[in-house]
Amino acid sequence: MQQVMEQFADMIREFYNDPLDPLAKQFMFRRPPTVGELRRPPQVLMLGNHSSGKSTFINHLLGVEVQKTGVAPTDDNFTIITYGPHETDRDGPSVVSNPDLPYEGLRHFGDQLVSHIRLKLQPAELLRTVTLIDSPGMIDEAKEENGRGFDFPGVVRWFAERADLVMIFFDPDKPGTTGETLQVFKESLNGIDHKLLIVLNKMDQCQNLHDFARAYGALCWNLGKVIPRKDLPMIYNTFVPLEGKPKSDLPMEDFEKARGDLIDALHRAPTRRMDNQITQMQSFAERLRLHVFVINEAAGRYRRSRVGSYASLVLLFPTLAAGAIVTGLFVALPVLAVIAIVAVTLLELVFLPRKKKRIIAQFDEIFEGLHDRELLVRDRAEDLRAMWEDVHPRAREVAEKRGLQSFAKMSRVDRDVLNELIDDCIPKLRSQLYDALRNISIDAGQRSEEQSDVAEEPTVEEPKVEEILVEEQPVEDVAPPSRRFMSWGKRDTG
Ligand SMILES: Nc1nc2c(ncn2[C@@H]2O[C@H](COP(=O)(O)OP(=O)(O)O)[C@@H](O)[C@H]2O)c(=O)[nH]1
Ligand SMILES: [Mg+2]
Repeated sequence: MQQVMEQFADMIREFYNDPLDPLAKQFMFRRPPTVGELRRPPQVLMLGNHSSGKSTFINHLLGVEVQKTGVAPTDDNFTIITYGPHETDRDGPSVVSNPDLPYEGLRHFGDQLVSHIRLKLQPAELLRTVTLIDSPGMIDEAKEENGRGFDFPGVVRWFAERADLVMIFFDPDKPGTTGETLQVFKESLNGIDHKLLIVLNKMDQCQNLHDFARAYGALCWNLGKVIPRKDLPMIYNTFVPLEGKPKSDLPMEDFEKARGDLIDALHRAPTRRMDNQITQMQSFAERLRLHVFVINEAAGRYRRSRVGSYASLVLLFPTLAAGAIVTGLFVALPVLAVIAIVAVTLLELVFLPRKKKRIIAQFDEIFEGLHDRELLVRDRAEDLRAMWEDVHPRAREVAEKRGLQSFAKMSRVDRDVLNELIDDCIPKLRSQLYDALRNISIDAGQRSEEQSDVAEEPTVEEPKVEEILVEEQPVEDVAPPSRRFMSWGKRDTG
C-alpha cells in the first residue's frame, strides 16, 4: 500500500515539476506545495469553538492526556500531534524550519503564528495512521478584527487544504455560527466541504429531548446560513464519556454509535490522502490556468497596444521629417525631434501606464471572454466564477506590481500541456488511484484468506518522526504512458 501510494506521490510530484511549477514561477502564481507537503502523513484537523471538546476528543482517541482541557479558552495554539517513539514537544520555530516536516509554508503567516505552533510526538498507535491537529478555539462573538496577531482564517485554510479530514465541533451551549466561525466557514472552508465532518458534541449535556432538539435545530439553522447547499451535511451527534459529569435522561446508544462512526472515518483518512492530494493539484492547476490565461491575454493586449503606438510614431515622424526636407523647412527638423522625444516620453509615462490600468480593470471581462462557452453551463459557471474570485486579486496584484510588459508570451506547447494535464492526465490519475485502491483491498482480502507469502513488512524498529514523514522508497518510473506522447514530448529537446 505504502509503495503504491509513493508511486502516486511521485506522479503528482512530476506534474508539479513540469509544467505546474515553471508556469507558476513564470506568471508569479502562488507557490506549489513543497516536497515535505507532498509527502505529508494523513492529517485530521480539529476545528470548533473553544471548549466544544476538541482536546477532550483527542485525548479520548489517544487514551492519554496529550492536550490540556478546560472551560476557559486557555489553549490558543495549533498543536500538531504525530507519532514518535518517545513523548516529545517541539515549538513553532523548530517545526516550520524543518524541511523534512510539511509545515514550512506556515512561515509566511509571520512570527506571531509561528509562536502559536506546537508539535507533540506521542507513542500512540492511532498516530501511526493519522496526525491530529488541534486548533485554538474560535471566538464566537462577532469581532471586526480577531486580535490574534495573525491571519486566523488564512491559517485555518492552510491546514484545511492539507488535511484529509476536517472535524468541526459545536456544543449545545454554542451551536451558533457567528463571529469567527462564520468567517472561517466563508473564508477557510469553502470548496472543501467534501472533507468536512460536522460534530455536535457534548450531547450528554442535553438533559432531555427538548434540549437536544433545540441544540440540533439551532445548529442546522445556523449552518444553513453558511453552507450554500440545499441539503445539509450529516451531523454527528456525540459526546465523550467523562467521569463526574451529570447523566442525561436521553438514550446514549445513538450518540455512542456516532462516535464510533467518527473514529472509523478517522481511520480511513490515509486512503483519502492521495485522493485529496490529486484534488489539491487539480485545484492548483485549474486556478493557475485561469491566472495564466488571463494574464497572458492581458499582456498580449498590452503588447499589441504598445507596438501599435510605436509603429504610429515610427511612421509619423520620419514622414514629417521627409516632408520638411522635401519642402526645405529644415528649421522644423529640430522641433520635430523634440516633439518626437516628448511623444515617446508621454507614451511611456502617461499613455501606456493608463493603458495598463485600463487592461487590468478589464480582467473580469477578459475572464468572461476566455470562458464564454463554459460559462453557459450552469454548474460549471458557478465553479469557474468561484475560482476566478479566488484568483483575481492575486492576478491583479501581480499585473500591477510587475507590469504587463514583463510577461513573455505563453507558448502554444505550454498551453497544450496545461490543458492536457487538467483535462486528461488528472482524471486518468484519479481513476488509476481508484483501481489501485480497489486492487489493494481485493489483494488484502485474498491474502488474509490464502495466507499468501507476500507478507507486509512489519515495522521492525520504531522510526523517528522525520523517517515517518519522509520514508525513502525505491521509485519506479510511473509516469502515465500518455505523458510522453502528449504535448510534453514536444518540449523535450534533449
Ligand atoms: N459533558 C461533557 N463535557 C465535555 C465533553 N467534551 C469536553 N467536555 C468538557 O468541556 C470542557 C472543554 O473541553 P476542551 O476539550 O478543553 O474543549 P476545546 O476548547 O474545544 O479543546 C472541559 O471541561 C471538558 O471536560 C463531553 O462530551 N461532554
Ligand atoms: Mg482545546
